[in-house]
Amino acid sequence: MFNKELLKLYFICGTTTCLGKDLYTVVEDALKGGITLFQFREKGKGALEGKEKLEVAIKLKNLCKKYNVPFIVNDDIELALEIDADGVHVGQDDLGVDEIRKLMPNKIIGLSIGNEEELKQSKVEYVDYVGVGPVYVTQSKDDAGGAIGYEGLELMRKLLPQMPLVAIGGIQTQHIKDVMKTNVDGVSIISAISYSDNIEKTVREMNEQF
Ligand code: TZP
Ligand code: MG
Repeated sequence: MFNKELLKLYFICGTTTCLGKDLYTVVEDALKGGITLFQFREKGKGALEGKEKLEVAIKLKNLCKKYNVPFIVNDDIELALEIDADGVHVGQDDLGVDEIRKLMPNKIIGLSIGNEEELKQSKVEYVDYVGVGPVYVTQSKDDAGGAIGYEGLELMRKLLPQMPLVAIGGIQTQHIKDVMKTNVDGVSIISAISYSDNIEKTVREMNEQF
């Protein structure tokens, strides 16, 4: 059974979304601050591939293990299997979650769903949680689509009453209280954590909002 409390403060990062800072330091500071889940999302211009990506993934997985925080891989099912990650997160255009479930029966599978249309196309019975957004406009994903706002979150909660849901997209510390009022189970964040000058403190302050 997936523990939905893991979704509370879900940090997502890769080498292309930490302003050129050292990714391990960024992730370790976030772990020290109290993130509850981590996703390695290595995407976009200059993203690592192959052996380099694999090496970073292994190091980050070990780092997360030290803090007892599960390690999720974005999109790359092969990598997740190779390093025995705790799970994967995929979007609408990736390998189907029914296929992924066959490959990893006991791992965490997360799926992004932006709206009702995407929900209709999704086999949610195979996933452990759903990422919903973008709540606000985001600079961190080119094809994120338009902001769905609190109404979008409320609608997804209504359509998926039992599903663990995590909100994503443009979320800053000061938004957390209002986002949580929509009855999602947590927030997932890239830039408001990775761009911070004091990541540990920022994550602590985020944790105080719940
Ligand atoms: N999916 C929807 S919005 C988004 C992803 C991966 C980016 C979230 O990043 P940020 O910086 O927290 O807006
Ligand atoms: Mg994807």
